[in-house]
Amino acid sequence: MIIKSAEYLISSPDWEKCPTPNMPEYAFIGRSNVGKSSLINILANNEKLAKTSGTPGKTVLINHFLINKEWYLVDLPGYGFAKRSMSQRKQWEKMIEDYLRNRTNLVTIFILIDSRHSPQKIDIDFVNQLGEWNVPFSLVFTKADKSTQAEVSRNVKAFLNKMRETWEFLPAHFVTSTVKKSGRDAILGYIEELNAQFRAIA
Ligand SMILES: Nc1nc2c(ncn2[C@@H]2O[C@H](COP(=O)(O)OP(=O)(O)OP(=O)(O)O)[C@@H](O)[C@H]2O)c(=O)[nH]1
Ligand SMILES: [Mg+2]
Repeated sequence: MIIKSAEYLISSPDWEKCPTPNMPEYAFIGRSNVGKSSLINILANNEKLAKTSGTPGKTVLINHFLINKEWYLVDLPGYGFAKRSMSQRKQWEKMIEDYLRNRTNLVTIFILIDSRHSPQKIDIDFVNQLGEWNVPFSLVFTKADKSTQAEVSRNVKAFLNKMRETWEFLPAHFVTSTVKKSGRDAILGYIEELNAQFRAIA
């Protein structure tokens, strides 16, 4: 897919204030600092689109971007940010759960996972939570440039094997590096296919 335009639309505190759900939507979620905003910028070909930061907890609202004037990309705040208070965490949980379960045009969620680590409980728990809610998702293993290819493959395999313990079918998965700009075409190609399906049933 060729990106012709990418524009920031709005940051919303809850799903009801999000833009009209008349176009296919793809949300990016994962642990704080895993690289959600950076990946969005690579996909959109605009380094300044979503705000990134070396300090976790940068993104706090539901951020909508309009791509090619035909689909939405959504940047969400990360989970597992230690410096949030209990009430902030509860607020995050409610905002995310309501958004994920009520947003009718949400085609798939991309769950980002740091490819440097073996399966982490917090990511597995989130994946299983989505299963309970019946929310479709795909996996993106990020920061692949930070370790060897063998290590990345080992961690990806271990994560998928962990999922096999409870899941009958495994989701689509991608490996990315925003430094090497790898994984971009695969994700955009996948979104393009899903966009066509969305149009066919709309
Ligand atoms: N080496 C490397 N660094 C990356 C990659 N992706 C992101 N980073 C770095 O990781 C840090 C966090 O990136 P963000 O994109 O802000 O992470 P985020 O998931 O949006 O974080 P929150 O909004 O705080 O939840 C930044 O310093 C990025 O430059 C990658 O593929 N490779
Ligand atoms: Mg962010």
